[in-house]
Amino acid sequence: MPSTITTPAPRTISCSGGREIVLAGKPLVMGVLNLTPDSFSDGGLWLDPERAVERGLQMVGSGADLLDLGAESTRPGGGIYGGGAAHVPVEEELRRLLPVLERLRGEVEVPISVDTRKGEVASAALAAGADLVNDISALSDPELARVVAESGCPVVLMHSRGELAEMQRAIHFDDLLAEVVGELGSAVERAVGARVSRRQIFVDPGIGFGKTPLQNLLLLRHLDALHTLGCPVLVGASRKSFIGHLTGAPADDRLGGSLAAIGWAAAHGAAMVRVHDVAATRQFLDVWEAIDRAKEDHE
Ligand code: HH2
Repeated sequence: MPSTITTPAPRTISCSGGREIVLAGKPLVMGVLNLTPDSFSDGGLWLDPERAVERGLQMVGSGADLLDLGAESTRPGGGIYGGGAAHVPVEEELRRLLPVLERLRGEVEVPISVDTRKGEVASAALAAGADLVNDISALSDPELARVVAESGCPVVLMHSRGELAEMQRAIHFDDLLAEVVGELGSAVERAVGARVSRRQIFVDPGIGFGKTPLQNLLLLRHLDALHTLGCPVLVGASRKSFIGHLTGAPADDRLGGSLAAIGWAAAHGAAMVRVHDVAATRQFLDVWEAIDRAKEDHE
């Protein structure tokens, strides 16, 4: 029987600080650390820097390949989250982020990503030892594009449309896949035009950002279409509201649904999955990969 699994091409991506992101076979696990009072599934849990550092260490101990530190919630407005996340000024984002980033940098070797839309925040985070930038707005801040280009760090460009506060209102795609792939492709070209190296770019379909529950399912179902962009694909489906829509489960109780999405993403060539539940995801992917390998070994 032919394998139904898409495996991304092995590849090493260098971070500005000398660390490497090695893509080979199963997806890497990026552990989410939200240093916010209002994130959709864990807001307020890791606001205290001591607890946040502990949480980061715990995720690395559980097998996270990278950490993603975010100090501004980006839950979209206009749908189930009402008006969406509050705007966070640069000073506040840095006040939440830097003490935790600095402590973790001193204690873990895995690459640390900063989840921000702002050039000033990324610049300070990279200076404090962050290795890559994760931007849900795909470098809409020209200053962020400049910082990423100058540092040479890897960057995640995520698909979304419109302003966060209104994103879940009047969602319309004529051709979902073609438009998401096309708009992500334009984001890649804009980044390259701003002197970001193509080799440093990850793309992400933006599950939950300006999409209906069905559109989120379709984007996962047709994840392979993103490979035409030639960039490794990151998927952030963990605990997202489409799982709640399907199952009725609250945001902090969506592990089963998250693992289903992760399994699908893994089988369709995702290079990285962004998750809140690192230990369960690690176990899931280790067994998933062992099953795939056992088949090949036997053939
Ligand atoms: N999703 C969230 C935040 N950042 N980054 C990427 N690349 N892809 C995603 O799907 C993604 C992301 C939302 O999740 P979370 O950080 O848990 O929530 P909040 O934005 O409310 O802090």
